[in-house]
Amino acid sequence: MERTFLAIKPDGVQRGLVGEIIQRLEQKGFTLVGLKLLQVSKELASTHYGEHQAKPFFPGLVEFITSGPVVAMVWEGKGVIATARKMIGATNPLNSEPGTIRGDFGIDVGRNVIHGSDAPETAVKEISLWFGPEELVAWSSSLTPWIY
Ligand code: ABT
Ligand code: MG
Repeated sequence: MERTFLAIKPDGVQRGLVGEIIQRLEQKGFTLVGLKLLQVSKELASTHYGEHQAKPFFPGLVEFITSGPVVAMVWEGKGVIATARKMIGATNPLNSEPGTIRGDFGIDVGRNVIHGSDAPETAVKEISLWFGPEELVAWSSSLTPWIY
């Protein structure tokens, strides 16, 4: 079953959006298989955003991601990588459609509430960067077989 890595950024945690975001993904029908709150190190932030190392916004990005606790999550379900990105919305919240997480809760591209893996290869890489295998729980609720 497909898995993706999602992280509620320090702005989302500070603004009390953790419950709302988890609720949206649960109600969609995805399954939470990994969850932790952590203070991100500069090293983890730099590795996670390694592809942006040469960009002018990189130092500010690392500073932001390490500025307060982050809620790191792994979600599972059919098509979860692309669909979670759709539920998150465009990178710049001013362009995100209403109804998406960023469209409903964000304004600034540098404070865009939540991260989501952008492709299957990225998802695999990010899940193993943020979580050990022992932190992930494979389960399915036999009470909700109608979701799929
Ligand atoms: P992430 O889910 O955080 O990776 O965002 P997304 O994939 O939608 O967008 P990308 B391009 O990966 O942006 C990474 C972070 O860099 C910030 N950013 C991006 C800027 O601050 N200025 C910019 O001009 C661009 C293009 C937004 C993303 N995260 N934050 N915070
Ligand atoms: Mg990205």
